[in-house]
Amino acid sequence: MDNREQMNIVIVGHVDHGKSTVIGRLLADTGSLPEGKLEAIQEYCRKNARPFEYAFLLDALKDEQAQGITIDTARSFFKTGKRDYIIIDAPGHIEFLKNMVTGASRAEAALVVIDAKEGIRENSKRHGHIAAMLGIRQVVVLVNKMDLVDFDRQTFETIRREFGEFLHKLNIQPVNFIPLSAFNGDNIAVRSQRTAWYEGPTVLEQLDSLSNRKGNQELPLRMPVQDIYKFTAAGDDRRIVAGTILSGTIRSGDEVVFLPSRKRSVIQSIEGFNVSQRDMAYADEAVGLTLKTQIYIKPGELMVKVQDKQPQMGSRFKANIFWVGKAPLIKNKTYKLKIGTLKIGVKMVEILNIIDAAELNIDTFKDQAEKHDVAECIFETAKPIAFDPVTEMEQTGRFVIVDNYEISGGGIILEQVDDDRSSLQEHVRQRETQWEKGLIQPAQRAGIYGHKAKFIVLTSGSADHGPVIETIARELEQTLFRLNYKAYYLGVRNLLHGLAAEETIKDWSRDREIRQVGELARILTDSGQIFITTVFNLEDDEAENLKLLNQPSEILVITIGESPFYSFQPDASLGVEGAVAAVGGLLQKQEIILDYYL
Ligand SMILES: Nc1nc2c(ncn2[C@@H]2O[C@H](COP(=O)(O)OP(=O)(O)O)[C@@H](O)[C@H]2O)c(=O)[nH]1
Ligand SMILES: [Mg+2]
Repeated sequence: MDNREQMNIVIVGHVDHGKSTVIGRLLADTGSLPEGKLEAIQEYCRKNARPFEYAFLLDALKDEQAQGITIDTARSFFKTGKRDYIIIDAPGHIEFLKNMVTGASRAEAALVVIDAKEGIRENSKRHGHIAAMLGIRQVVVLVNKMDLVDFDRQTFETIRREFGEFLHKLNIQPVNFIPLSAFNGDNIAVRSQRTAWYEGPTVLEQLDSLSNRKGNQELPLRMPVQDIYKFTAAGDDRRIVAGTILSGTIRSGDEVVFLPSRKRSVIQSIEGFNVSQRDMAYADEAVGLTLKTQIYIKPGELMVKVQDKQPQMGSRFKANIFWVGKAPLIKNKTYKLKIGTLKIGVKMVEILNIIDAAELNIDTFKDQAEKHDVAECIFETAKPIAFDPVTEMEQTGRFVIVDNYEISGGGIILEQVDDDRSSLQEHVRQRETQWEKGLIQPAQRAGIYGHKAKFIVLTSGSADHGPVIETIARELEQTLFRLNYKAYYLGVRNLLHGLAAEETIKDWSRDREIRQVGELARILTDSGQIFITTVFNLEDDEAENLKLLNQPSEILVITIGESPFYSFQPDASLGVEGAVAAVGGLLQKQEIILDYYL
């Protein structure tokens, strides 16, 4: 394999406007055809008294290639001095759209062919629309068959103005409009004398001047965490973070951050599978890493370098999807999103645009996506996730949607959208307006009980402290109880067999656990209690969700062991008793409890 640069482009346009002819001409004029092929087809046409067509040439090439292995018949290949091109011609085809949105293929630029004599047709617009939906930013418009309008500049300018305005509405700034006669080769590889008024580049010059995506290694580091392994060797308590580097490079000593947890560390060593340890690893390699500091991270997180361009983080994004599910994609139903190594609950909350791939009809009023629709939608994940817009980083800008254990859609992320209208906030707002109040005010309860209500969450950032936080929580409950306070400790597992018992175990997820604990906290703190629970390795957005769910009551998050997030952190060396005393002191200081003796 040589290392020539490769670029994918797509050609679209109304039928008979000249796509095949442009492709055939590009192949012929760049010397990319097999020796004698063109002449053979021309000779065949002459003998059979048929006018020669470049489409015949392409068909003949397809037949030839298809004798070997099955190939994607919509692709043609040509080379310039600068790079290799793959030109894809199948815009209306379901396969094409599917490949484009699921990542099987991706085009950096689109050529839109418009017949100068026929002018702009409905499909010219539809295809422009599709290019926009697929996130193709470089669009070149080829005004073809200029020979049929006597190379009239006015005809060209009218199309340029009208189609330019249309593309503008789609937020596409066309790179250029080129007048040509593909059949005769005007302005394909050679500048035409017949369009002396046109001063721009030929089609080939234009293609070579477009920007191509960067090679994987030149991009910022993105490595989704596949798994965490523990060394088993005696006395060795290091962990190995395993994953495949999607882009960028990594070397020992690099400072990295894991998203969405935002935990940071430094690469200690890079271990390969069945290869010896090394200092550097590159895109497309599967590696195991050890870190300088022990942090608790989970599979599904995205590792990036601190000094690299950071991905976006959020729970709402705009995306285009190609839907292949048997059941339609409907609003507000929970699906599973897979991005990188992460699997997370997702809802489609809004449809902005839908294109039916078979008919290419554009519909802006449908509120669900059927099989083979391409839809521009807003999605909301259960928790913030890290991603990149596909135009910047292909590797982390694609996802699939799973419905009922089957891949039902593939998509590309266009951009992050404000989370402000997050559905959890909306839920809490609704819940509070509907909340049925009793006759007793919180202050009345506090007066009788000798303390205010509080939701206390004990958490720990490292596995070593897991059992400790439960012990501290129980001791805290007992201490407060002995002082006649209304304190209650909930072991989270109790929910699984009680409130949540109706749900099957496999549906049980950490997000639901957080949700249910938060709802329960709202009720128990409303009853005036000090409600204590433990959540192992609570992340900052989970803490935010608990805080939100518990509103209008107050929350106190206590982390045992290291934590970058919370202000209160009893020294782990205090032991259980010391930690309980420290928490008690804090409750007193915050005037949650009014008097406190240990
Ligand atoms: N006069 C003229 N005819 C052309 C030109 N380009 C293509 N055609 C003809 O237009 C018809 C449709 O072209 P084709 O490339 O098959 O269109 P497609 O359907 O977009 O692939 C064919 O008969 C071509 O020979 C051109 O520049 N000038
Ligand atoms: Mg064709």
